[in-house]
Amino acid sequence: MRALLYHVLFSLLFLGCLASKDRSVRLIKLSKLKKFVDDLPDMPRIKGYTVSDGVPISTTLSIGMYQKLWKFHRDLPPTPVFAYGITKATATVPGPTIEARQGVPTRVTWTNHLPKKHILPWDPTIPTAESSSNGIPTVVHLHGGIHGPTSDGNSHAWFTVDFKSKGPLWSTKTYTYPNVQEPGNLWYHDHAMGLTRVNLLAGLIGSYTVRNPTVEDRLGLPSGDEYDRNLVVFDRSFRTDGSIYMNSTGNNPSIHPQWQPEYFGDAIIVNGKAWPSMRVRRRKYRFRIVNASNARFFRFRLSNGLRFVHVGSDSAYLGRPISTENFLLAPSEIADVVIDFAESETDVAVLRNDAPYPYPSGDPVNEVNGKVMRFVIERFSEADESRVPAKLMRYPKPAMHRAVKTRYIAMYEYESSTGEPTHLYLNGKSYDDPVTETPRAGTTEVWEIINLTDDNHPLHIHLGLLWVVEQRELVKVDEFKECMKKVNDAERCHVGEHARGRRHAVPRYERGWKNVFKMQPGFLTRVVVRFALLRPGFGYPFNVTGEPGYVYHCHILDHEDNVMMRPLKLVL
Ligand SMILES: *[C@@H]1O[C@H](CO)[C@@H](O)[C@H](O)[C@H]1NC(C)=O
Ligand SMILES: *[C@@H]1O[C@H](CO)[C@@H](O)[C@H](O)[C@H]1NC(C)=O
Ligand SMILES: *[C@@H]1O[C@H](CO)[C@@H](O)[C@H](O)[C@H]1NC(C)=O
Ligand SMILES: CC(=O)N[C@H]1CO[C@H](CO)[C@@H](O)[C@@H]1O
Ligand SMILES: [Cu+2]
Repeated sequence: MRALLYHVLFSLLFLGCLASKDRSVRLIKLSKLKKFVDDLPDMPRIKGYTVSDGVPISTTLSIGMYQKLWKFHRDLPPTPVFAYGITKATATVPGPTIEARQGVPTRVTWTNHLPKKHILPWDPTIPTAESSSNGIPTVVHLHGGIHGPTSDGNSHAWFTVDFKSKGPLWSTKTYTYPNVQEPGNLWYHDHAMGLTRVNLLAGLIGSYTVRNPTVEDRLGLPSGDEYDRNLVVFDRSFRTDGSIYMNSTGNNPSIHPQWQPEYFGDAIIVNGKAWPSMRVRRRKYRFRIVNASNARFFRFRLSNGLRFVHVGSDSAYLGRPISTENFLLAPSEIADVVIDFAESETDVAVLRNDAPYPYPSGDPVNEVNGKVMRFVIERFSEADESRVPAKLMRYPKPAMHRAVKTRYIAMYEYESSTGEPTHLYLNGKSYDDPVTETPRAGTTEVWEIINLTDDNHPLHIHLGLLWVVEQRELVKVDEFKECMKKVNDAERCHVGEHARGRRHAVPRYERGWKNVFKMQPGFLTRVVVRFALLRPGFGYPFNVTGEPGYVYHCHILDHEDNVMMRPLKLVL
């Protein structure tokens, strides 16, 4: 996909009026907004368990979705947002961080208190949850969670205010998260059919951490509310009245009046503030960083050369820490890093981003979206008992030889006669086409993902855990693409003869169990997918073959909505 004109417009010193049918488009001149003036917020933390006689036991939370005003920056007027919270008054963007205990179920009743009208333009011509004016459809997915199908937030299990309207696959008000996955980093976000991109843009996102003190405390990593922090990063653009700006004209307006292939904003928001600042002590901190952008990739680097020590990835701890100077985070990927500010030679470090957008072939970053946040470091060092041990956690390695099946997943983009993207599919199929991926519970499979588009697509698999084993460039790609377009069958198109190009090493900090991975354009990416818990001998404590099943999809939200998503049903 070519970089679109509006990326450029966002970054111009642009206060003039653009003609628009609905509201006048007066964008905030982001380059004029002062950076690093707001303190980095820490989102409210909610325990997903209660403690009885010193033992954590299961609890039920009630978390609502509310429309309210949110200040993204000292000098921006308040912005209408959709926010998660226990009450409207305490609702935040991102929502509260839920702290769960491994093995202790957290139940959540998600409630919708949103008004009838969306604050952002959505497009009824893509497959969309339509509530016939009974409010805004929403449904929550806990990303990275291992839980039963009825609690997975299927896109067709949406509901509106007071459950007035419900989607065809809705079945329950209260979701159960058994928290049986390994300690690590999850996030929750909206997943309603065709509305995921706008509901997230409006603010429906939050962090979720699974902890197990018995196995984690001995690691000695920075811990406690002050030194173990969640950072939720996303990009937005704003009008001069403070409202979130999203182009309401599609790139193919005669086909899709509103849908655009990728949303980019130029203000980089961390924990709900644009370019915030955080005072840190001269010691180690742990940051669990979620990329909650619709389409923006981030390549992070610290201005003073401090390194990131990766201890975990998006589903589990790494076996050993990996130190890097920079790293790339796709939408919805999570990095779990330790930064040791004691090693800083300066008192200030700016977290920068230099990933082109769209990634990898789009525009370079500019002065505005190249900055993320600032750390102001105390002058004097202090005693720091935390450490990064040489060995973290041991998990089973991917067992390719035990794989019971190989599947090919081809990514296609379709264009209008003018060469503008109209929609994207996996394996040439829409979401509502009959299920084709039906793995057996407890088994391991190999998925070979073939990216036949020009974009990098982060592929996310619900329930399963993936380990990337190889990235191989496709040779004679035009011939292969031609054949795939005709017959849509990798084997008949002799995939083996095309997946022979150069190998791209998987970065060391991503060699672990994950739930999202970046599929490079023109590559075949081979991943081992495990449909079992990591602890051998433990089965899923829920009916994994139940309705409505699971899904897998591209995590560029604009693609997922139109419709780079497929059902995934487990069988026994
Ligand atoms: C909105 O998108 C349309 C279609 O791509 C484009 O022509 C228009 O310039 C965009 N508007 C703005 C303000 O960027
Ligand atoms: C954040 O996630 C989005 C959506 O998954 C992705 O498009 C984007 O590139 C990611 N950005 C960063 C900084 O990782
Ligand atoms: C699991 O769900 C499937 C599909 O709904 C159903 O046929 C099966 O009986 C359920 N199994 C159990 C043990 O409840
Ligand atoms: C950027 C890039 O490598 N794009 C390639 C993606 O894959 C398709 C088909 O395999 C190629 O046509 C593109 O050139
Ligand atoms: Cu995609």
